[in-house]
Amino acid sequence: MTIQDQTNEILGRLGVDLKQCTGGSLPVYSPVSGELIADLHVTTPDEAIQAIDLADAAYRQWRNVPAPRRGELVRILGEELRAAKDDLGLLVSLEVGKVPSEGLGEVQEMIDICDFAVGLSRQLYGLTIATERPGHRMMETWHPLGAIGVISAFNFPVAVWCWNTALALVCGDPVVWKPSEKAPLTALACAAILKRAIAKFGDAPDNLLTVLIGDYAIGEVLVDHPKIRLVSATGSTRMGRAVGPKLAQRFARSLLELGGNNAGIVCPSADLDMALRAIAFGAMGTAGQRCTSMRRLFVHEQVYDQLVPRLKKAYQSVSVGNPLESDALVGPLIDEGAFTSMQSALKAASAQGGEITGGERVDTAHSGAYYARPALVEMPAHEGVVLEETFAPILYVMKYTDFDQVLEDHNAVGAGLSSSIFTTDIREAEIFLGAGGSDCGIANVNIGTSGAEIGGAFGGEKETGGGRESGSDAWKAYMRRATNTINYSTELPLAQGVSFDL
Ligand code: UN1
Repeated sequence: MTIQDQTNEILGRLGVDLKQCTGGSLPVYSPVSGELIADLHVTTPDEAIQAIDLADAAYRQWRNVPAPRRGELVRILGEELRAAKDDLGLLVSLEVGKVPSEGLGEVQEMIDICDFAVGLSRQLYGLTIATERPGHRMMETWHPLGAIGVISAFNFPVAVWCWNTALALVCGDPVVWKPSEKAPLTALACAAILKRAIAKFGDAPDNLLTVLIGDYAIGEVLVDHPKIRLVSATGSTRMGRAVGPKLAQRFARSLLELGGNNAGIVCPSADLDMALRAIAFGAMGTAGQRCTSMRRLFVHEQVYDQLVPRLKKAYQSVSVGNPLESDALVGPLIDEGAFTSMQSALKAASAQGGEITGGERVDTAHSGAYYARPALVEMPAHEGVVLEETFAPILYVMKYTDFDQVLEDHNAVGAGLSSSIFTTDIREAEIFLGAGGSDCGIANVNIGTSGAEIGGAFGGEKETGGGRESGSDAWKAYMRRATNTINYSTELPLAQGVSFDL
């Protein structure tokens, strides 16, 4: 069976209308083989505007449905996802090249966030606040915000949509989704799964979800439309620089999850076996194509010669290959462009005196697919190309001597997403997690930078954009807060002791 046949079979089983997937102008290639697997019809700007108007109409109904009832829809979505897990996981592998356990892991993140959101639907708490006036009560309430836009990236094509959508739906907000043009098929599959959940739910308004197919131009319609109250966008810092100011200009909310240049620090007391495995998964897993992938590694001089040769061995021996036909741990890069930027970063690193292990193209039967051996690059200094995010499996390794200095270097990059320290020294660990330590949104001890659970708030600082999605109180971004003061007395005392007696 060709990859295209396999894709169509899964799409059909998941409930996608295959007519959407042929005869259009957006080609979709599987990175596994480079084969064309679909050509999709793209959404026109007029259709996008109409979809947003319809989402706003859905909002006007959905906001009046009690939140625990809205949670029931997300509970059913979770059940549908459990039933579809194998197919959707495999579709993720076909469309973006993830190895099977990572494709399935992504769907598991969707299931987990649904469970989280169902509980949340009964916990959209506001505070009751002491008032300074007698016979008064002050409280805050949380209300649905409006239709929201989701712009997602190819590397987590389904989980990030679900983080946003599960929360948005319990918060009372319909979603208009612009998936990456490199991963539109998984988006159509998610829409079909949600549609089934809505049918089982019974009385939801139409248009709780619309998928817009196309490139950045269709995303712009979403960003510019006044009825979209929040845009949650995942992608490059360059994309965030385009989207953020436009949203600010019209006072809409943005939730930006942009680049990462995530680092690990290995201290003298580290458990090196554990560090080795954590670094290997963080840096090579998902072929280095996670926002949270480890890209920089600082190793203390006392343990450098114990750890780095072992790491190099792992880089030389890790299995790279077709994730559907082998049990390779590293699958393909998303496309030729990713391979080209990997090679130019390696060239720049070498010009800076970097010593490269790996990084070469791995031949497979498919000339249109881009498999690369992950690269470990020992760098003489923390500068130049090391400070840039390259969305590919490159790990820059640097030796350090001084703990205070390594913290400075750790933070001396634009992005601030994820970070980790490997140490058994409680002082080092706590300093790293403290106010003067890692400046990232995610800071870990003795685990890698990637693979966060959904229960925590996910996102980062500085050029990562500042947004937080998924767990903790990230739901607050999807609702508007009202402070209510109620006077049940017979007087009208003014706050701050002001008198205004007519
Ligand atoms: C992303 O790469 O955009 O923490 C999301 C992780 C995953 C999510 C990554 N749970 O690596």
